[in-house]
Amino acid sequence: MGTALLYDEEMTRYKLLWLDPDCELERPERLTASHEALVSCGLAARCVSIPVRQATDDDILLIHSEEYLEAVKKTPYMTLEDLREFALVYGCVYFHPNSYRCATLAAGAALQLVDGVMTGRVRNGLALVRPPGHHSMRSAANGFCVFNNVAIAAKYAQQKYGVQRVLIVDWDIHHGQGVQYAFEDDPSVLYFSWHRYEHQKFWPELRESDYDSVGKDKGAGFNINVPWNKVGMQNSDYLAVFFHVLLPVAYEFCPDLVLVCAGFDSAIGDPEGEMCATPDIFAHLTHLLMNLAGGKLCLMLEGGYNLTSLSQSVCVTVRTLLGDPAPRPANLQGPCQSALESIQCVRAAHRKYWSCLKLAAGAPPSEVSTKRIKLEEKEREEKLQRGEAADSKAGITWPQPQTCVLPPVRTAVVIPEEMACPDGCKRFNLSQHADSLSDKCDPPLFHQNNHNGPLESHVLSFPLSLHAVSTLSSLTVLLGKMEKNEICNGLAVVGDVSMAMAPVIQHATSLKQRVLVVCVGGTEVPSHLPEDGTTLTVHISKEAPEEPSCKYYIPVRLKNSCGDTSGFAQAILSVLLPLAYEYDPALVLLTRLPGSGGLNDGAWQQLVSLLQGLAWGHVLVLVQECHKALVKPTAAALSGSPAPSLGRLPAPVVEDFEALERLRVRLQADWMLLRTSVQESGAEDN
Ligand code: Q9C
Ligand code: ZN
Repeated sequence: MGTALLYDEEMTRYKLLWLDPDCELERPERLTASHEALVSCGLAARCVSIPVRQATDDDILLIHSEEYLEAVKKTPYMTLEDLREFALVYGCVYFHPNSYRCATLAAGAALQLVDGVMTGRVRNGLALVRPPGHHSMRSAANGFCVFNNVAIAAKYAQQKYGVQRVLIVDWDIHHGQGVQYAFEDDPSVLYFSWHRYEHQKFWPELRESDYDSVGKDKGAGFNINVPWNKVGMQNSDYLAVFFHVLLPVAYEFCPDLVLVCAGFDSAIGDPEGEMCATPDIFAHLTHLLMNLAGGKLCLMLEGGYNLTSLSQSVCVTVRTLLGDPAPRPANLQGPCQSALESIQCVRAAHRKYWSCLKLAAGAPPSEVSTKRIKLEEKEREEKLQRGEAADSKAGITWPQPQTCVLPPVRTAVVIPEEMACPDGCKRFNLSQHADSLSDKCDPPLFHQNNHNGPLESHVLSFPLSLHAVSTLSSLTVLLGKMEKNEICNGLAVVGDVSMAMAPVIQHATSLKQRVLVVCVGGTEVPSHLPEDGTTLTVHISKEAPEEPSCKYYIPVRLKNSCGDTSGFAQAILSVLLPLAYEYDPALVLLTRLPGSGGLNDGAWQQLVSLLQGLAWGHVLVLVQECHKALVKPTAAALSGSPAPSLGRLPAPVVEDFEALERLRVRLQADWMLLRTSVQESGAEDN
C-alpha cells in the first residue's frame, strides 16, 4: 500500500491581478516549487498519482451555503473591478477568473485522496493544492481560502464511508477558524490547531482562537487551540505540544481517519509565521500521526510562503509518508517559557474532557501572565541580540535537511530456522553469511577465552549453547551492518534477552554512540548498564523499582503490568517519547522480557512503530523464545506496517497514572521535554 500524491497544474493558473501587499504571498510558484522539488528528489515517482477531480456542488454544500456557492460561481464572469470588489467583502483574499475552478479542484483533490485512503488503494497521501481552505467559512472566503477543503473532506468521509471519528490536525501557523466553526458543536470531529496568536495581536485576531475555546455543547472538549504567544518557536516547542497535548488526546479519541491541514508556514523562514522550527520537524509530526487510525492519514496543503522552506518541508513530509526513516531530532532543548505557558493553559482547559489530562496542573497564576507584559521589553532586546528582529528576517538561514541513503535491507530477522521468514523481512543468520566470522572459528573456543572472538569476553564466559553463540554472533554482525546503514532495523529471537542485551549494548557503546534501551517487562534491573550517559534505559514493568537509581536508568512502574493499555499508552507518549527525543540516540534497543504479560500486541506494535522516529529508524528488537508469537507483529511494525488502532481507551488505572505523573514531574529537572508547565520559581532559562 503506497502513498498518494495529488497534483494538477491547473491549480497554478490563478493569481493576484492587482496590488495587495496582504495577498501577494499566495502565488502559483508555491505549488510549482513544491511539486518540482518532489520530482527532482525522486519522491514524486515513488508516489501513486491519483487524478484530481472537481468537487461537485453537493460536495461543497456539505460545508458551505448555497448563497455563497452561487456567488463564487459568478466570479469567472466578473470584470477585474467586480472581482476586486467581491474580494473586499471578505478578509484577506483575492479572486481571479479561474479561482472558482481551482477551488473546486482543491476540494476535489482532498476528496479523491480520502477515496484513495478509505478504499485501501493507498495507505496515506498528500494533496498539493491551492487555494488553501482552512480559513473559509460557511458563507465567506477568507485568508486566501475559498472552499474549506479539509472540512469538506471530513464530512464527505463520514457521509460516504460511515467514518465515525475524524481527527483534524492543523499544523499551519494560522488558526483555521473556518474548521473550528464547522465542527464546534460536533463531538465526532476533533479539531486541533496551533497558531501564532500573540495574545490576539496576530491575524485573524480572534478571541475564539485562544486555548479556552474548547468547543460547544456536545462538542465541548473536541476543539483544541494552542496559541503561540511569541514568534521564534522551535522544534522542541512543537514536539512538546505533540507529546503532552495532541497525542495523548488523539489516542484517547481513537480516530478512524486523520486529516491534516498541512500548512508549512509554521517552518523557519516563513514571512507569515516567523517561527524557527526546521523543515525536518515535519518528518516527526508526520511520523507521530502515522499510527493513528490504522495509518489512514490524508494531508492537504494549506499555507507556506517561503518557497525554499516550503519545498523542503513538503519533501521531508512525503518521504516520511512513504515510510523512509526520519532524520535525527537533533539538539532539542526544552520548550520555551511561553510555549510552556500555552501548554499548561490548554491542558488545564481540557482536563475535564480527557482522562489522559486528568492530572494536569491548573492554568498558570495570572501573575505569570502579567509578568509576561513586563518581560516584553527584555524579550525584545534578546530578540534583537539574536538577530531575529522583524527587519532582519530576510537573512534567516538554516541547514539543508539531512538525507541518508536508504539501506538496501529494511528489516533483518534472526529467528530459529524452523520459523518462516516474515513478509518483507530478510533472514539474517550467520550460517548464511559466510563472509563473516563464524565458520572460521571453532565454536568451543568461544567458551574458553578470548580476545579475538567476535563477542565480548564477559559474555563468552557464560556457558552458552552453540545455538546461543551463533545467535549472538549474528546479532553482532547485524549491529555492524546497522551501524554502516546497510540494514535499517532488526529483530532477534534469543534464548535469554537479559543475557543478549549486554554484548549488544557493549558493542554499540564501544562505537561511542548513544543507545536508548527500552525494556518491557522483566523482574530485575538489567545488569551491565553503563551509567555514564552512553545508554539511557527506560524500563517499563510492574516490577520496575520505584525510584530511578541514576539519571540514565528510568524505571516506569506500571502496577498493572502493561495490561492497562491506557496507562501503557500514556507511558509511551508522555514519558518515553519525550525522553527518547531529548536523548537523541544513534541506536534503539527494544527488549521484551518475561513478565510483560497482559500487554496486547497492538500496544506493542505502537511502541515498535513510534520508536522508529529515533536514530534514523535504527531499532533492534530482542524477544525471548517464549514470545515467538511476537515475531510476526513485531516484524510487521519494523517493516513499516502501521500499528493497529488501540481502540477507545478507557480511563487509565488511577494508581499507575498517578505514579507516571509523579515520575514525569520528578524527571523534568533533568529532561526538559517532559515539562508541561511553567517553572514558577526563577528557572527562566530559555
Ligand atoms: N495584515 C493561510 O496560510 N495575512 N492563510 C493577513 C494582515 C493573511 C494565511 C495579514 C494570511 C492568510 C492558508
Ligand atoms: Zn497559514
